[in-house]
Amino acid sequence: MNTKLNCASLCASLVVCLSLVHFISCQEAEAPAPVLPVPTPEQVAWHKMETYAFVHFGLNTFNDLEWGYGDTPASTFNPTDLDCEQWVRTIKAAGLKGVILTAKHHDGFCLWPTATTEYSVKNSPWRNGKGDLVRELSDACHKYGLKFGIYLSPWDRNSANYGEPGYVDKFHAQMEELISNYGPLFEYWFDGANGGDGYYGGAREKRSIVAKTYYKYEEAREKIKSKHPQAMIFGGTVPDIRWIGNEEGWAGDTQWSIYDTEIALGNYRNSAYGSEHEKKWLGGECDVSIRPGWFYHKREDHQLKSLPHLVDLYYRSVGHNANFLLNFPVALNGKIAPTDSIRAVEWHQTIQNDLKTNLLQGASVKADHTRGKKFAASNVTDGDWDTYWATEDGVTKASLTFTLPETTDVNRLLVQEYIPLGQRVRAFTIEYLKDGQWLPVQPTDSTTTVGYKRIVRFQTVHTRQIRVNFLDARGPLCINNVEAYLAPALLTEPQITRNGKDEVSIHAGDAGAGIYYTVDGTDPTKESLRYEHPFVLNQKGIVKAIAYDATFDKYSPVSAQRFDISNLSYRVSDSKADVLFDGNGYTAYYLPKGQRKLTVRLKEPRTICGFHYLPDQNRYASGTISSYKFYVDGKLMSSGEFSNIKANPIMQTVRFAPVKGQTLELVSVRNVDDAERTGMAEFSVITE
Ligand code: FUL
Repeated sequence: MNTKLNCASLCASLVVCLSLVHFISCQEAEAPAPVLPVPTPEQVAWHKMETYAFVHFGLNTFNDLEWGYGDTPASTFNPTDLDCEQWVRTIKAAGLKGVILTAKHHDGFCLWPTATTEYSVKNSPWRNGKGDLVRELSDACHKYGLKFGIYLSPWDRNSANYGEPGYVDKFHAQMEELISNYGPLFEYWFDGANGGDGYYGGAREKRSIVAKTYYKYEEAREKIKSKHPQAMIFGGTVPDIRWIGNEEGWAGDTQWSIYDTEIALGNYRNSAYGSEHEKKWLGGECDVSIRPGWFYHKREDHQLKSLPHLVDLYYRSVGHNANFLLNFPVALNGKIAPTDSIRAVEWHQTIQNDLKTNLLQGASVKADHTRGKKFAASNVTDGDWDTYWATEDGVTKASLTFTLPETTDVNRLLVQEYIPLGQRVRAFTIEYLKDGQWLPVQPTDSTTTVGYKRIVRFQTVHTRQIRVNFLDARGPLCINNVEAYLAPALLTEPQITRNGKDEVSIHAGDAGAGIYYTVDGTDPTKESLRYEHPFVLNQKGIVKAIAYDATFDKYSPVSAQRFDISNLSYRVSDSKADVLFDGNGYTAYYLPKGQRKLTVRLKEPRTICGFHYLPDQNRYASGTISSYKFYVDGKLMSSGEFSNIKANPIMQTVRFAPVKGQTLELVSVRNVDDAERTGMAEFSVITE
């Protein structure tokens, strides 16, 4: 036997073996192929911003309007103590990474001294006509290290030539000024509202345009991108991101960053959810105001969104793979109201506290599938966004099991996909080990998509082991981060409603909490009346309620609901219309075809000084009234528009000088989208 030869052949086969191993591991080391569509690096950077601010400020602020008609004099713009640095300090303290300013809203009033129109700050008393708000805010952002963005309304109710080509040149010239003179922009907002009616230089008429072609959005995009390649464009025909389809601040629990721009222009159906079957990467942006309106109204001072409400919105926006755009309606003095600043900062601190100690730090992690060493499961806890755990080609079902350093309480799980390679996960579950058995956690909402970030809230479990089972995906899994937390309990204020029989019900948002209430206007405590079952309130009054958790000795914020005359005071000829007085926004009444007037008779004459109208709250409702007339005993008491009701169909309140009467008529002059039939969910009067 030739040992030399044998040795040589052994060595040779060893070399072959080694290179085979090397070849296999090289093979394994290859990153999974992208699953289309994928985001651009600029889109990825935008996802990473997560939360930023909006500011609505302008002539509307001084005229108590949401949508100025375009005729309120520029001279009414007069903040006494405008301080953009105060805005920026608040926004920073609230953890928000940038701010978008309404440089021009639909009324056409420009917050910078534009050369394109006289309808601007230069014709206002503010800073003797020498002010430039866009400059002041962009400078403040620069000083404090905040990103800056612009909202420029395409619709302009002031401009005489709105609807003609000349206006589009003006609109582009305004944009040119804004993109040339105020430093880098992170976002550029083209609002989609085109209500039709306007002052239009005195014509006072309805003008319609075809948004898709009229504004020349493609050219606009080129111009913006040439100077601000990083800026995300919102709206128009070629956006980089998409409106989430509501102004309530939430995205669906299934939430694909994939959508279709064609649909995005006029039709936002399913925008809250996106669709894996579409073609474009368009991350969702959830815009919401900290108060009911976008602009400041003194009458909304008591309607600031509660802390639990805002925290919930964080989980339903950022926690649902979307960005959160929180609006501050700057007050008349030119500052963010102290109540709003405090609430926003509390909100940020609560979230920081919820997600303070990552329980997976120091945990060991195992996967039942791995693409190779480079894509090991440990990448999901290494704190490096660019390393990820990946499964082999064809493997779309796999689990990650975490063993924590010690047994502990857990109620939050944060998961992230490595989105530069596309959004993949369709469904997952979370389990925990209890007495040797894997049990499912009880999540607040369904665990389907993941995307850039998914935060799942679930009932607290006590465990040392957590397992995430990915059940289905559009390609091999690419998970770059998993974290777990124990968030302290935060009690939600109860919901108070009164039905058609005048029965008041109070519902707590959290299981296990007791409800206490008052009907004398005082704030309830745990010594107040305990709510057990509905009670009757058949007259004017205010109900206030709190939730109280004895285990943690914790209160929710107080919720308050004012009720006017008995719901049994209203008479309508069509009994189907009785749902208008049942305190339920989801039971709606539609006037018969061809009829535009709702007539309601009161049981007895009353002194009336206003009314409330709530549109149908169902998803995809139609027939919402956008312009109205209101009569009491045949006398016209009020007429006008319900501004922005299409995007934000909240309760509308109209007040007028008191008048005694019994027959009330609400006439729809125009319905949103010119819908044929007029719809309504709730109607009530305000009595003196
Ligand atoms: C809407 C506008 O009509 C509102 O007034 C507000 O600016 C909101 C952010 O967008 O479409």
